[in-house]
Amino acid sequence: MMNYEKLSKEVSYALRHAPWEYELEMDEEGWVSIEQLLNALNTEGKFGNITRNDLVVMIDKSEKKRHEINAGKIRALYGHSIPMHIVKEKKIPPDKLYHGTARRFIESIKKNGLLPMSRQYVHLSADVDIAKKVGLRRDDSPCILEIDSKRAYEDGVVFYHGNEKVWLADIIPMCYIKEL
Ligand code: HQG
Repeated sequence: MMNYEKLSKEVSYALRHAPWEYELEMDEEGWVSIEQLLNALNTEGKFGNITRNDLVVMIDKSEKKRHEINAGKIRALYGHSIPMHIVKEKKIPPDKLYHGTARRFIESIKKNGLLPMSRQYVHLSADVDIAKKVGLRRDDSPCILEIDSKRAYEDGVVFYHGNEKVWLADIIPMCYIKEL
């Protein structure tokens, strides 16, 4: 039985962080050819012989929408850290967005605002529940920040669409952030 979670982690690694390790040609929106990805994974052989359908099932089974397939190509929807800039679609945000983080980062966030750190964009959550889950990755009692995205947007902060639940931004200055 295919381990789809493990496959999803490796596909995320390839598409977000290291396409060159898999000899993938990536366009500016992060798309790569499914054929190239399958070739690389099947040469490596860790998952047996993977087909396009395995990637479809992998996306379907995941509780988060991390990847997207279209016209023979696949891309990660968020999370990129590669040097090449991935262009995301600008979008008007909902009035409020959330960010779950570790308590130990709060002092620095208060000083510098929310920064992308090792990724290309700041990642924001559509609701408190999701933000909490994101924060729990780094802290048993995470801190939830509420972003006044309506006011930030009106003031010129640009927001981008990741998926229905994940929003992206360049930098969120502290004046739009409230600790819940
Ligand atoms: C923190 C996962 C100090 C920020 C998740 C975060 C998400 C600062 C960490 C997605 C800071 C970066 C992204 C500042 C921000 N000083 N620390 N000024 N500004 N930070 O992993 O948002 O399961 O790059 O608070 O669920 O935690 O992989 O970002 O704690 O959706 O699909 O720097 O990745 O999704 O950490 O997570 P990350 P994130 P997947």
